[in-house]
Amino acid sequence: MGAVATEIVGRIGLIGFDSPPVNAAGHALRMAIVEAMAAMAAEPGVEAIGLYGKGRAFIAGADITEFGKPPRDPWLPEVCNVIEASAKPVVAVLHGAALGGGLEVAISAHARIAVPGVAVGFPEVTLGVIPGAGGTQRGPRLTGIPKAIGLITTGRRIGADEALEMGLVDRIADGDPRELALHWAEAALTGELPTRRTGGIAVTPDDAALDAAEAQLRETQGHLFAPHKCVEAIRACTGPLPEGLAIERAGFNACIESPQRAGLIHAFFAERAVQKIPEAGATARDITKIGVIGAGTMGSGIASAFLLAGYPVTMVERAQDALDRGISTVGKNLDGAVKRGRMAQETRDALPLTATTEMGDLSGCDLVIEAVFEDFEVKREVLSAMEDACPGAILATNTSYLDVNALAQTLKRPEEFIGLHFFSPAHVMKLLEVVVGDRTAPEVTATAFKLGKRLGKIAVRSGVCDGFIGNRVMNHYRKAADHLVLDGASPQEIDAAMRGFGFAMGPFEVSDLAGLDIGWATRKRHAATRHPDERYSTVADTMCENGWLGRKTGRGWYLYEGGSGPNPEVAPLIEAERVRHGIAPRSFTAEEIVERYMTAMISEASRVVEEGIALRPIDVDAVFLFGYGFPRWRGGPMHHADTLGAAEIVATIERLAGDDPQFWQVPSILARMAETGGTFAEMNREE
Ligand code: T1G
Repeated sequence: MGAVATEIVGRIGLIGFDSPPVNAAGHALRMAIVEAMAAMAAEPGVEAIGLYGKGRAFIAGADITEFGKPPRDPWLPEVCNVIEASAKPVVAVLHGAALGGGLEVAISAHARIAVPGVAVGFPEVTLGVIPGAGGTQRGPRLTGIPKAIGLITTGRRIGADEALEMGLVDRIADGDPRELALHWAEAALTGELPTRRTGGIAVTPDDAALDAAEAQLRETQGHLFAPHKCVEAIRACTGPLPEGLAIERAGFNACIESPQRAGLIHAFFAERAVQKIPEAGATARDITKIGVIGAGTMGSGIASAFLLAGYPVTMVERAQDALDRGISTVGKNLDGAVKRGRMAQETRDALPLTATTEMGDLSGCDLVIEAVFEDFEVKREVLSAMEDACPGAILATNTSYLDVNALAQTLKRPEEFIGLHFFSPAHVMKLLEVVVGDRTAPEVTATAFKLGKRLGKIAVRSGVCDGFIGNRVMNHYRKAADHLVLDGASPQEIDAAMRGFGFAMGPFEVSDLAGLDIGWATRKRHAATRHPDERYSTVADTMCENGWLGRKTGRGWYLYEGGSGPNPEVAPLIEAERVRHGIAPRSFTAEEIVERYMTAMISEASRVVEEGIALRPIDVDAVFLFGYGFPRWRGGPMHHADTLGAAEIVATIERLAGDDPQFWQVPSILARMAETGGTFAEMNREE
């Protein structure tokens, strides 16, 4: 039967799921389970059945690569119904992961054993769907409606202890899943392990909990589709199981049709696709000790990230007072981790941080990263000192835009040099741009990706250009926002429009948070090469000259001290700038704002793909999903572009070029796609 291993031991029939890598419940596995259950039912010597997973998981869930394709019998609900209807007791042993459809298979069995370390939950809603194989009907029968709502509408993953406390599993036992399946199926026969059909358990109605959940979701997730369908399906669980299952299936199918499902599934795969790099075959080095040069915001954030991942860190800063500030920042970061329950206090207190003003104390480090002032000469000097202090170590730079190839040329060991672009706060943000220089050795790149995984980051490979992937694209669409202000939109209207699109914050709110001086430095750096025809607004420069740098100075585009809302002193600057440009301002709808903003983002992102700075379109999606707050259910700028179609995007660019031909130019990759009907999704599939 291929996808399962069956055997009969004494009076026990064992069915081991064997569909690597994670026993996703694809068609082959579903068919094999139904056939194996029929065989065990027909076997007179079999009196009880044990289900378990081979490899690293029980069942990871439905096979999400099948979503959107015509379903093939037997569907997962049918598999669950076959298991639950078994005349012989069925015991499931959950290890590794019993998620989504995996948990639904488990709760259709008559009893469950959890192996410590198992991840249990209904993550469907994070993929834009709802449990579609009985989770919304059998789940509440085991946990009660309130706890089922909490699990299903959040997709939260829980461990064995909480699953036992909730009633999702009946025992916790450590050991080999196959051995446990044999033991506990036997226990079901001796009565040591009580068994029951989940579908037969009555549920205590709780309309108050359901109504409260509905109200809360309307408030907090009105823009999403699936969470509300979860509550709708759970509401049916107090009725007959077959009717509830039918209502659940209808809700699931509605979600499958939603574009949000496509976006969320794309985001799921984006997280994994970016790990597929040309250097994957190279041997990554073992890194045991980290050096961080610079104890400022980035340096202390990076030191915190490595400490939280269990690495000993030596943090170097020239001046003692700056080093003391860095130590204090690291302490605060680690305290935050304890507060968030990410780390025990005693672990935090024992974290191996060495703080020093001596470069010589870096000896023994096998990777050293610099996070000093963003100036080429300063970095060149520090990198040279690092190279001398740590012969044999990988040398990394946290620069956010400097030319990694040019820095490499100043080193004796350029092949050991790489860019590790963290995003602030470095110990929190998931994205890590790994900037690979022309001379970076493959194993150094492979090591960087292995480190990224250890840090819990989403590492994305970037080539060398100004701003790498994220900041390069951001600099372009930020100009579109500035042009919109010149033409008549207010910063507040633009922020509101982009929040309406799904961003947590609009571009001007983001600038205030990050600090307007960052953009100012970029614009000054680009001034010498700025195209003479580029429309340029001096409003933000004037604001910086006035010291209005955003939150950290109490005011920027908005007020943060002594008031709130728009900074009233900005509007006159905008008016004056419009006059200087001879512009008669006009109003813009939210749709027009989103169209310009997203078209600019997609245009520059297309160039980044075409130039090979990003390996694939999905890598750009990952950068924006995990580093720039792009709404996850839209899948990222390139996935969003596919929903618009290249032809429409090219037509928009050509229309906007009428007013500003310098800024609005059609990238050749988009022109080609418009002609051929090509999509970025196809490019992602090209090997
Ligand atoms: N379907 C298809 N492929 C999957 C998969 C899945 N459910 N889960 C993982 N993979 C692939 C993944 O893309 C990667 O492929 C490889 O397996 C290893 O994954 C009806 C509708 C289980 C915790 O959301 O959380 O059930 O990159 O690198 O770090 O109600 O995989 O090697 O080519 O993540 O050890 C609900 C998703 C589905 C769980 C293991 N289930 N998976 O983590 O390995 S919807 C989920 C995970 C559903 C039902 C509904 C994790 C893991 P490749 P990996 P890992």
